[in-house]
Amino acid sequence: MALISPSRRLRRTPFSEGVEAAGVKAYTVYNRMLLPTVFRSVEEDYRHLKTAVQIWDVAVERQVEIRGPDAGRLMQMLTPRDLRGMLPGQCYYVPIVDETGGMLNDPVAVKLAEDRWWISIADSDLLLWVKGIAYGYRLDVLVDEPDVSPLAVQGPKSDDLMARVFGDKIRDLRFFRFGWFEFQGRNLVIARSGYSKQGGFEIYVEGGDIGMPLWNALMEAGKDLDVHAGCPNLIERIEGGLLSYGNDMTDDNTPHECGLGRFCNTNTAIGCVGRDALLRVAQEGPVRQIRPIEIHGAGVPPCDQLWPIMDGEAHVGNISSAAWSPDFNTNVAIGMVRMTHWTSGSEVDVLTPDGVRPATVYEAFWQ
Ligand code: THG
Repeated sequence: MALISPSRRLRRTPFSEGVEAAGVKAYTVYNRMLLPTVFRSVEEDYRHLKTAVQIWDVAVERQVEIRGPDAGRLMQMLTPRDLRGMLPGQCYYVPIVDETGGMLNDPVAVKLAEDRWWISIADSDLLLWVKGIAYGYRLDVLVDEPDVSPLAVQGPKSDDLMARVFGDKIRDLRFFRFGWFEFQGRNLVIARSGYSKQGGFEIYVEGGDIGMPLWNALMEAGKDLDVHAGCPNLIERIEGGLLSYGNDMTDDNTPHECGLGRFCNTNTAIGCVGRDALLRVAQEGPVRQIRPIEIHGAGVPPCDQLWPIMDGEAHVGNISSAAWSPDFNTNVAIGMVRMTHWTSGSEVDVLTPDGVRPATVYEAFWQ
């Protein structure tokens, strides 16, 4: 593929200078911003993520900030997950659906205070939807994209690295909780979360000016921990079953099809957009669902379009993400499979660009 031309529409991040100095080899575009995808090689990055600690520029996880007396009401309109029990200091993974129950985004909601929330978005223009709903319902809120850029610290040595920069109290943070921690006189939200199954934190860096000072402080503090720049890793996130909006699901899918039914409380999420549609699909149950799929044989090319899943002449699903897994010595994949073939052990064929491959459908991801 040719190079991507830089321009103002394709935003750099507060950490881009560090990412470039670390020798980034490839980017993708996410929320109109640069997201690194490879540093050494996808497989080397994978091994390092599973054994050491990495610093990830995930500034592309833009925040939609909602502030004002109607903030909680607006949040509950946006998601079928019941937010009544959510306290300030908590993060929730929340499906966001449109009026037909179609997925618009799968962000992390961060409750800063009763009247102040961040929605840490995946790759779709959620700000426009949120502004439209706030305006249409005349809600008493301000909705904007603040100067907040997440920096993730991921990998088994994350606790040790973070404790050196932010103190031992960071170790007490529970999964999907956040606290306020000081860096150079600024208070930053830090959560135990992140787009990997290796453990770690996300620092919501408020104010781009401290982006590089923080990046450098983490790199300096972690020298003997073999800290390295990294990024969300394709192999690791498929093994762990972390979904990618725009790849594994679109607005054509309901949360139930995406296996996100456990994050929907449609009966009690009163006032949420798409509630009637979701009550219907929850009752009937989906007829296709996301599944882990093993594609047998040698490695596979990058999955940049859906690969049909076949049973003879019958088209029974599509693969949306796939990669060779060194740890499982096979190809791990994510696909949407019709109910006739979604039980564990179903044998199917996948039409890859390299030819037909036998494959097996499972019910639980690898990890
Ligand atoms: N962190 C933050 N923002 C994000 C992401 C993130 N925005 C974009 C994208 N990632 C949103 N998608 C996801 C997908 C999965 C998870 C988080 C965001 C995730 N899932 C865990 C799992 O499935 O095991 C835990 C879910 C739970 O139990 O609540 O972490 O990564 N800030």
